[in-house]
Amino acid sequence: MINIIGLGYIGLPTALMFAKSGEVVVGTDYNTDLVNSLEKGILPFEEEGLEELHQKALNNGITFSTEYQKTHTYILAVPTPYIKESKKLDPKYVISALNSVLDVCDKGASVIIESTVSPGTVDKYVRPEIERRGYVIGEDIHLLHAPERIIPGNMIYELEHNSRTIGADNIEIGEKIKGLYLNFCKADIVVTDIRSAEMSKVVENTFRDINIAFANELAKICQMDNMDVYEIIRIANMHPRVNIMQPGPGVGGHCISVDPWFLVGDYPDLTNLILTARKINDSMPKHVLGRIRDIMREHNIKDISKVGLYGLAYKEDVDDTRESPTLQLLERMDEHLAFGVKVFDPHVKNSVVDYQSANFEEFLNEIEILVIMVGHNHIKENLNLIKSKHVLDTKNICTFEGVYKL
Ligand code: SAJ
Repeated sequence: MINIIGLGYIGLPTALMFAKSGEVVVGTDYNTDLVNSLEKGILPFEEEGLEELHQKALNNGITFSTEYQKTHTYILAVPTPYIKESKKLDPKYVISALNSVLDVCDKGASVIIESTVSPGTVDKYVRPEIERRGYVIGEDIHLLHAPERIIPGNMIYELEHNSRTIGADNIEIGEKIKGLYLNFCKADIVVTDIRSAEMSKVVENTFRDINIAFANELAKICQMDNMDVYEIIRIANMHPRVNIMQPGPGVGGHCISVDPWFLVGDYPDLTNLILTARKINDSMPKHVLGRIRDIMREHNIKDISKVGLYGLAYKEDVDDTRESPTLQLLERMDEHLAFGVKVFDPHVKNSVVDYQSANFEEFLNEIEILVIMVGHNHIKENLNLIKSKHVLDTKNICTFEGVYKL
């Protein structure tokens, strides 16, 4: 039996995949409401194909509980936030889950940490905690780190098709756990040491952050001198060794905008490029605000409530608002006491911010300037409804005349 701890964006789909592939799975979370909903077939977030997978897993006997189970295999997918001031990882959830596992586990159990951790976390926090409890690592407990690579919006497909990494102290145990993941993962699984697994995960997200920052810096340069950044990127990308990403209103989500800070926090003197990229991406909401101000001036619009932000999610076609550029932008506006901007997101049903409209047409009726912050399919299908507005399109999805770009 596999006991998966933490039924969030990563733990839940992973638990369901294991159950679908025939493993006996218990998903554990301290949130009683979540556990009860999952037992009833209700999901906590939207994700393509997740409902169907949930049903299959339930049919295969997956159960959900607030209790940790006595077993031989644990997967920890609990949050690993960073401390805002120091930019260092806060391992409190990992350590508390680990302790609850240690309270009940079989001798010789494998504890697999899936949560993204900053390089060195297992050595710095996890090993000492296990030893403090009097367990011998490698005998009583086997430690592994198996970071995920799935992207919200395409999680189910990627769980099956992305290659993955398993870091283990003991190669034989690593190979055994690899066998377990091969139940649903059809791609290569590399077995390595724990430090390399920790580092490669953070490096992957940092790579993407730096590359997005380059696109965002280009957007600012091009805007300054009236050049079309999208045309320039399109042409440059025709070079066989150039692959520039797309600029946008900022970088959100709980991965790319967070993981690079782990490196900056731990190696402050060695992370000039990484820190600069972070700053560029974090500066994008301010850049968008400047563009909104320009458009308001040009059209002599003085009332901020005539401005509507489309999209609260951190990217297209998901309902996840963690670290979203729109929330970052609203925070900045708050600091400047600029309240009243309208917000709408077709995927974010619960009220996350003030002035959030529940109805798209009502939202449009109230505004003169529409800022596209997220390129949901919904807006792509409704472009005809927004033509009468002054549109600031930060995602380059509008093709009609007179649209303002980043
Ligand atoms: N973004 C841009 N320009 C681009 C691409 C993305 O501005 O060209 C923005 C998005 O709008 C969003 C942010 O970046 O705000 C991040 O989105 P994303 O789609 O690039 O990535 P995430 O955060 O959803 O998922 C990432 C993925 N990592 C990599 O691609 C290296 C995913 O594979 C990881 O599993 C995930 O982080 C994670 O959990 O670590």
